[in-house]
Amino acid sequence: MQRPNFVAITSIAASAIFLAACSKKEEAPPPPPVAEAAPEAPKTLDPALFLTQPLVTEIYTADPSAHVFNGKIWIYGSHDYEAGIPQDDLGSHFAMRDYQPISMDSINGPATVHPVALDVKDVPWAGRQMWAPDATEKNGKYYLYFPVKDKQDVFRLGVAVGDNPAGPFKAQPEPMKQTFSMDPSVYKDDDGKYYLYFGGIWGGQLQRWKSGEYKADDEAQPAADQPALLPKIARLQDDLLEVAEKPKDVKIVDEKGKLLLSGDTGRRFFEAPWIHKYKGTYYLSYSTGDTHLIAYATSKTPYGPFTYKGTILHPVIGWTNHHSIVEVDGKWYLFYHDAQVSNGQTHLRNIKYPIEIKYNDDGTIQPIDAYFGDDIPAAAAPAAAEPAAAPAAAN
Ligand code: FUB
Repeated sequence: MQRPNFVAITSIAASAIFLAACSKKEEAPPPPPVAEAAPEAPKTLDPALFLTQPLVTEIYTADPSAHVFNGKIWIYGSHDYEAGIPQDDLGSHFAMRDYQPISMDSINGPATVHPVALDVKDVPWAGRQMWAPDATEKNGKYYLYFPVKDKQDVFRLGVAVGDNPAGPFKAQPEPMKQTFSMDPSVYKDDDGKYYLYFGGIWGGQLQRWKSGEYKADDEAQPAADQPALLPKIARLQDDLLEVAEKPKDVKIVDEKGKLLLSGDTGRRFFEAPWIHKYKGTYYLSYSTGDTHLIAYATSKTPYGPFTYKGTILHPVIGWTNHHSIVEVDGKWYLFYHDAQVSNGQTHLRNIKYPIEIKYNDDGTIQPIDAYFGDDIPAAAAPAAAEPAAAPAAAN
């Protein structure tokens, strides 16, 4: 939008100079008008460069958390929109206000966008920025878990309950006790226990809780040669409305059992923790944020430690990379987003048609390239297993 204004102003100024010069006949003729650069045409990304296409285009959508409820696929995600807020490292431009679930009858079939199921104005304690949610089901009730900043601008996790996967959901009057930061995801284990995972650094505020208490001004990440901040886990109460225990760190270690370091930005946790279980092994997948990867680590328990294994998804168009993994009819699928529809505007994203995940015989996952163009954010190569020399992430 700035470019046409600039051209118009340049044009008016050039005309004024020209007219003023014409009125003084004794002076030398004016120089020929400076050739104006044509306004840049909006860049349109070639759909052929993308492995899969947007799931829906009538609204902007992001951060897909996919589940199968009663044989239907339900996707709970962020509802992006243009709030006109400038970009910053804390994600102020992600100013979302509500959630609209999406459903599909089959993995490649059409997707339906449902009406608003929860609005920020209906959450009594909420301030701004409804970010990546998740949902689960128990005994015919549906529970939507969501991060939103409270009226003091501190990210908290809320839960809202409904009778239908499409909502509407009614929010509990207070945030969930002992929860903080963002990107909640809920995993229902085979034994009927439900676990809440959450956390995200930078705009997700996890660094402000390093000491165990909230410190609004503490934006520092651990030094590069110190362990990185970690996602949290807590088992949920039977009513799924509160955690049943104090949230604990979910440890992510390298092949030698050492915690991943803060400077190891190609592998360390940044945001978007997600759990799935494949052949008895728990897979923790997450975004590496500023290196734009979806990485994963495995464990024999939901609490970890999880051992880093590799990359699932390489960078996509747009700064953020956020996903979920779900089994549908015996196959495993990666749901993800990018910014194809907005031609790369990072805060105006679209959930994509899912990609089937392929496991190797040893349980490792084959990495996926979902975009074949050159103009994607660069991802740092994973650091060596020894302490990384990379600088700490900037804030
Ligand atoms: O959508 C807002 C934030 O962007 C999410 O909470 C993060 O995971 C990132 O995708």
